[in-house]
Amino acid sequence: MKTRRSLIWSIAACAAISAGIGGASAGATVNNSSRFAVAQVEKTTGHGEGVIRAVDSEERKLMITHGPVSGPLEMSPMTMAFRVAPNVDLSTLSKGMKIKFTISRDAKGLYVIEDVQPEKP
Ligand SMILES: [Cu+2]
Repeated sequence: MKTRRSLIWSIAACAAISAGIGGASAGATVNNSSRFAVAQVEKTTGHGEGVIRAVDSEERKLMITHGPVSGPLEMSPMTMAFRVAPNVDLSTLSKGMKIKFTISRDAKGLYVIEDVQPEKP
């Protein structure tokens, strides 16, 4: 029963890796630190639209076929798996749903969905 599921998720992992070039420079521009009183990590985000192909609530991942992601953080159209931030309520999402989403990259440079908005019919 689990075989089908693990196959589709491993395919998506490849797509995510190949897409991982360019984008956020998680490096540091910490020269003029006196200007920034609040230590806040500036996130590089991107916005896109897509269709949910699968919801994995155990692993907190979404498989999405998405169009071009624009933003500072850009991505070509593809089907891939994204990890989902803790604030996103996965119980409101289901397969086949059209969504708008916002992605960023975490400290390890992995893509994370920060926000999901179902498209109004
Ligand atoms: Cu992608």
